[in-house]
Amino acid sequence: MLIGSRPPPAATTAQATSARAEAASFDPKNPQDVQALARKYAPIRYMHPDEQYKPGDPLDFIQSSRVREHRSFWPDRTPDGFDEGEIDPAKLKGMQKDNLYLDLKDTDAARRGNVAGSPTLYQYDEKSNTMTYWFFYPYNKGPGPGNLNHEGDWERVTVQFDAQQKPTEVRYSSHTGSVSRSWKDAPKENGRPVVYVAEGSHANSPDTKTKTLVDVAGIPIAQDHFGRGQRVDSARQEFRDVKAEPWYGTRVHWGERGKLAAVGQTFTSGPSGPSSTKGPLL
Ligand SMILES: [Ca+2]
Ligand SMILES: [Ca+2]
Repeated sequence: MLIGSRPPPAATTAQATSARAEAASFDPKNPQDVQALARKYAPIRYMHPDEQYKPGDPLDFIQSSRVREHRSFWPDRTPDGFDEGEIDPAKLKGMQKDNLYLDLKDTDAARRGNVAGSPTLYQYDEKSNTMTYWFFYPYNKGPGPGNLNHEGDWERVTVQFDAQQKPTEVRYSSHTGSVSRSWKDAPKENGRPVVYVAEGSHANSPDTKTKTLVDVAGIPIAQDHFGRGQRVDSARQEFRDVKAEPWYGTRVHWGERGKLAAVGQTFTSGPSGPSSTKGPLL
């Protein structure tokens, strides 16, 4: 008998049937289906062994911050109701101008984060059929000169699915861009992506190789360092849909205005957070 004329092995047929059934049963409008998919591929992060600035909860960051409105010619000011300890996170939604900054208090305790209390914030995007995992850190230290540090740090990992809801690719945020691996080549543990997190900058990487990633005016000035330190399993953290966060969509900067912002170096200010203009890595 010719090989080509053989019927497919039973296991393959069963797998194909089960994949079709899974795809057919996934309802992107059903929050339980979305969360189940998010859990299935929740990344495992390895922090650098010397990491000082760990993941945190954005809600804790808000409570330890005051909003500062940057104004030309006039001194900065704090709008009523937005001083430290009194911010209603839902009210941040109304902040849609780009001159507003969440100014974290300048203490080590506020900057260090809290792994146990840090949530996994996931976002399913129906249009691109991707799942994005948002990781927040209260402080970004380097790499490079101290002036490049900034309060608030949003990093993310995006998993791309095919029409059967099977993963095909993983994308990892790093500084201004991202790197990607096919699902086949992406490092995994128990079928979930493994991510290495750079010391201080929290850039994400599929491997531990040291890379030059930070440049100013085309000149490389610093390298990221990756290592296999603390293991943070996103599936074991509190799981929350980022779009359901009370502040989702705010345009406030997560972190004070950078000292170099006045000379155009806006990356020294707190970054913008998850919103309709900052979504999956595509
Ligand atoms: Ca501050
Ligand atoms: Ca960063």
